[in-house]
Amino acid sequence: MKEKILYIPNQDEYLKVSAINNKIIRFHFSKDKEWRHNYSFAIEKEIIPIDLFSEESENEFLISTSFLKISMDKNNGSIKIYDRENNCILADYENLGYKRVDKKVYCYKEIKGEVAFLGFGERTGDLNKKGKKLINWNTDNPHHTPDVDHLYQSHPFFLAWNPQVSYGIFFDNTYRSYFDMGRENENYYYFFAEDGELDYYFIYGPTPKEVIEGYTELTGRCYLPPMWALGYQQSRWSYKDENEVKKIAERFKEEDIPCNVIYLDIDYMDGFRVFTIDKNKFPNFEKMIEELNKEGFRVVPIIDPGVKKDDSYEVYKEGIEKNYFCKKENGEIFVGHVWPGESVFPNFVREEVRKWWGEKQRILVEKGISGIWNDMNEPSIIPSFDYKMMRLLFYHLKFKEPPRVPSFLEKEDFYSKTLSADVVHGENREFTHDEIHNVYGLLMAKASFNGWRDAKPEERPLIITRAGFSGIQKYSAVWTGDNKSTWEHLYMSIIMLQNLGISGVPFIGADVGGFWGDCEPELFARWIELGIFYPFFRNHSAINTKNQEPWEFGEHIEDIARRYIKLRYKLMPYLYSLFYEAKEKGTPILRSLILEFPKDPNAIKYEDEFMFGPSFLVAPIYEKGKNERDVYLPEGTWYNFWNNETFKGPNIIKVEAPLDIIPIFVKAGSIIPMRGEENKIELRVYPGEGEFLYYEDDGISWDYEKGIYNLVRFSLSKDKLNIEYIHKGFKETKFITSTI
Ligand code: MIG
Repeated sequence: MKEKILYIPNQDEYLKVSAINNKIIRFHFSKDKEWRHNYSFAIEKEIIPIDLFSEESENEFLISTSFLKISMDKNNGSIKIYDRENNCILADYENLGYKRVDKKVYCYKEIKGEVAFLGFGERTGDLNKKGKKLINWNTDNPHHTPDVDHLYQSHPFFLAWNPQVSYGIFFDNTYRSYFDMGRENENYYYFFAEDGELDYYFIYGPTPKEVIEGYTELTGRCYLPPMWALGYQQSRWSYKDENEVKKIAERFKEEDIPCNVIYLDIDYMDGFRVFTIDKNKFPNFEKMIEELNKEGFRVVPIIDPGVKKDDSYEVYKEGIEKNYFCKKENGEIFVGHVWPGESVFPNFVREEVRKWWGEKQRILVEKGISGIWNDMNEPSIIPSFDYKMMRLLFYHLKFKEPPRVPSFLEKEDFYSKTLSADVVHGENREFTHDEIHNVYGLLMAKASFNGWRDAKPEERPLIITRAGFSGIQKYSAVWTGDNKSTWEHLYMSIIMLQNLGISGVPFIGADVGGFWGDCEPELFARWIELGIFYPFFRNHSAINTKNQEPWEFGEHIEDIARRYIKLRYKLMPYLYSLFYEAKEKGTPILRSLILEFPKDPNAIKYEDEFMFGPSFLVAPIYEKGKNERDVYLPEGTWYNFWNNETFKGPNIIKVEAPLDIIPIFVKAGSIIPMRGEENKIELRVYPGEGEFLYYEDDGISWDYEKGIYNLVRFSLSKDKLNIEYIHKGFKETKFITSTI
């Protein structure tokens, strides 16, 4: 039997249960056995349910897989999930496993015992969201703080963890949705959506890594970024013209600071018209890029979804002719204010429109760029009154932060900053904006990615995006939008990136140095020290703020920055191998402690430290004037990365952290592949027991998809290092070993 259909008496509706594999169960509720929601924006691969074993007694249906047993009460529809040993992992709260109120669909689950809830995508505030309420509605909030919910991305997924067992829930519904994780009542949590169907997946661990593996089995995993995209990247809103861009590049060379990418923010365009170049500022755009490429710099320009309403502009004209822009219910094209003024928005739900947008990338690809930076795709618009005020004050009066949106607009008003509620999407206007809003950015990123694969099939691109939804990892890296050059925001990034990683998105980072406001030297040093552990490592800052390149803060700070950026490059073989793991299993690179130490009840308490892969424990400094901190070391032996001093965990130790030191500890048994001399790979061995999977390929092409790569297992036992090729499809590397 592939699926079981059950009648839910208290709702007079139906439930369809199926298993995607032995650990993932899908619960899909529907009126009249319609299962209208038989498509998914997040899960794109075809799902073939496995065979289920079922039994029936007078009062319940029982289905089971090799890992799980699910019982459903015939009288009230209540669901309970057990593991093989008959431990109840999850149960509906009372009979509220399914409730419909008008269009809204709800699901209530019991909270029993100690449990932490993590993930939920891009979230500020504490790592553990127990006791919190979370909203899923993609929002451009340039003023976000630790207590502000819903930002640019929506990932209606969470991981429930305790030292015994972890499971995940993915609520596959794109409408505005909510999670209340024991805030209303500590005995239950619930999630609901404004519309659509209750369609969710239970994902069994029992470890947190296995939950993430299961979740990304559904929603997909990242591709391997080109190696250069893992280097240091420099951005600014905006490097104003060709000369400035070239000067920045030259300066990196002069200062001996490695940098792989320079970004072009909105001012490179002709009047903010996407896919155009301002010829006055960039008279020799192609030549500039060619020269930069020769010097080892890649160029990545920004693209917004808003297309300027301008009858003399090709992209607009074409889109109008072909009927590619979003309309309102009344058939009029929706017009919103963004940087170019009045703008219209591609109807990205349509494959044809995505293809068109994809082909537009070719215009830039042919000019030599190496990737695309997708911004404003929540989609974000600025209410026209606000827009004028903002332009006036912020741009021309050189405000360091944009003026706040009037507070009456900030109160859970979901539409003033995006397309209006009467916008419809799709071929025949079959989708409301409510359903598409949260996936608009995902669809735009998908269009860029696919467009890129067609336009330049020989190279992997760097696609980055601000907005996204579950599954965004397949197409794009994610940066966390407009942060501030403050200590609070440096700290926030540590938490946000842990939760975003748990949500299946490995290629992530926050603007290093902070976006709004002026960065002070001490903060900059600390941020670079932390930033080398962001999978996506980019320094970016806003218009009208102090320059933020590494040499802007005096020699001492520059030395620190140089040293750390170089360390990032030294660790590249390790980092690249972690990306392979992310591609294969969805495992994040910047990892919460519970991922590596799932059985340690204390691991959840130390959210201000994280693992960088399986080997490094990083404990950043996030307060001004601090030069020491407490570090929790989980069980095992640890080496201080800087002086190899050893420590035994579990323990809390005090470590010194003068301005040029970020505390880093390496787990005993680690084998760290590092860039060595003459293209050799140096294996730094930290005595103990352990293993590491090393991955290498050409770092640039898609040839790895054809098996042209090496996968090598290093294992360390009784201080003996063993090197074993698991897959050999690429030229052999010379390893040199150094034991500390
Ligand atoms: O309304 O392109 O988050 O990184 O520099 C601001 C200008 C639009 C927001 C992005 C930011 C970028 C800025 N953009």
